[in-house]
Amino acid sequence: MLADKDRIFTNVYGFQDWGLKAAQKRGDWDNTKDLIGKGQDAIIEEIKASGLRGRGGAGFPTGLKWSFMPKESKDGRPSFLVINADESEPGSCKDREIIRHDPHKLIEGALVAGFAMRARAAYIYIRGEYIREAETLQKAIDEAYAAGLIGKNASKSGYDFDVFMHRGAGAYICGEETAMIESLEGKKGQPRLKPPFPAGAGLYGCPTTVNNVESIAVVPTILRRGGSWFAGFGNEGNHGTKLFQISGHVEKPCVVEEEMSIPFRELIEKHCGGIRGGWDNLLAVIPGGSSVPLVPAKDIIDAPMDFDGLKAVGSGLGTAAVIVMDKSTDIVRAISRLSYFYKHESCGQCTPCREGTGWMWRMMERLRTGDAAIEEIDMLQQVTKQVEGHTICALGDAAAWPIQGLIKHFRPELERRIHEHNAQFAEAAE
Ligand code: L3W
Ligand code: SF4
Repeated sequence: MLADKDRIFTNVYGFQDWGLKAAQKRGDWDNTKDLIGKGQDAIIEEIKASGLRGRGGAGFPTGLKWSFMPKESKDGRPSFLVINADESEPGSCKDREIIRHDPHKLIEGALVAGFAMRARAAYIYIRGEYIREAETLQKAIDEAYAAGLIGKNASKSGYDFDVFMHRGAGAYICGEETAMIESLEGKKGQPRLKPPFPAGAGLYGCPTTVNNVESIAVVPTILRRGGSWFAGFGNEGNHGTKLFQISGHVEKPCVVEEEMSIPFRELIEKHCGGIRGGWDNLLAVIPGGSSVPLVPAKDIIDAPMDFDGLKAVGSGLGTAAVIVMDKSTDIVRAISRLSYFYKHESCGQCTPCREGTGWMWRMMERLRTGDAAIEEIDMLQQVTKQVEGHTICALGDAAAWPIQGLIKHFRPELERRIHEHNAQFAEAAE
């Protein structure tokens, strides 16, 4: 279990004030000039050494991503950092807590990370529904400007750096990095084809890195305590501390910072008071936000909660939004509800996703009621395979995977519903 002294987000529960003075007492903005004084390349090397992998879902190595940014400006084009605070993944609510209670960690991280990648400014794109959080964040940005921590000669470092907040308007797809860039440019939020990756052509066609809130907020602490300190947590290739967001059928749902790779059972016992009704009552878990496949109880209990450990059980860490479902859950209905979400949020520009998400939801509804033929289970599986990997962005995969997980682990339940429905129908016909 993570010791208190090793927690990065010391105010994640909001027991203290989020404002600048209180944040400085907690160690934020402490000689930020010295962090910047390490130099751009040294900062990137330290982040690489820490093993930090992106906290927004994909787990791409953060230091490596920063190293894709150009060292020299071409044609005088500026570089930008975009911070993804469009937290919309069902089950995810960690970035919200950072912004509510520790916004200065994010703003200081924006400056240091932005400096490392030679960015002119950071744009924090915040989910439109986060109204109070946006107010807090803007006040924190204003405080940082007023104190000379950002802006011209930021933190007396000789580096000029601006931070802007931009509010989204309620579209899940704007959390995809290139749709976010389109939206920031004032266009309809639809993903772009990659490559080019944003580091080559991003915001306004300029080199851009898009990072998640948590990825940026941990940077100042990593630089102060050293990459090797952060790398000391977690299993090989899965380092650091991590905010887990545990919801559903546990005794005490919570957001908690823990060591990466903590086994599922330990995470739930130590922080959530166990499973509602005891461990025998656990049915399945979606361990990383709704875009990763569910894992049945027997496979998850001892799994390490990290990128590779959850991949090994057929799922993923995603955003570490852990959705726990006990045996009272109608698992088919739960996945059908997710299918509706993806159908609703599809931006509609590629056919397999636009049409496929609708097909998948309608077939899921038939399976939910049992009003289907047995062959339709395989047909649905085939539809998911037609969508997966055939779309511009990951939303298509995200819509396919939960259904694939359901068919893989709960086929008997799908069959039972169909048989039961058909039996009732036959009885009524007699
Ligand atoms: C340069 C290359 N850059 C990859 C960069 C790329 C991006 C990052 C990861 O989706 C997942 C998605 C959701 N040269 C590069 C390169 N990059 N190769 O690395 O890229 P990628 O494509 O693996 O992932 P992505 O498109 O960023 C993110 C999943 O996360 N997810 C949901 C997330 C939801 C939230 C939220 O609500 N806040 O984050 C959960 O699992 O489905 O699979 O920057 O440019 N060769
Ligand atoms: Fe839009 Fe879906 Fe295609 Fe992504 S996969 S670009 S959300 S239609």
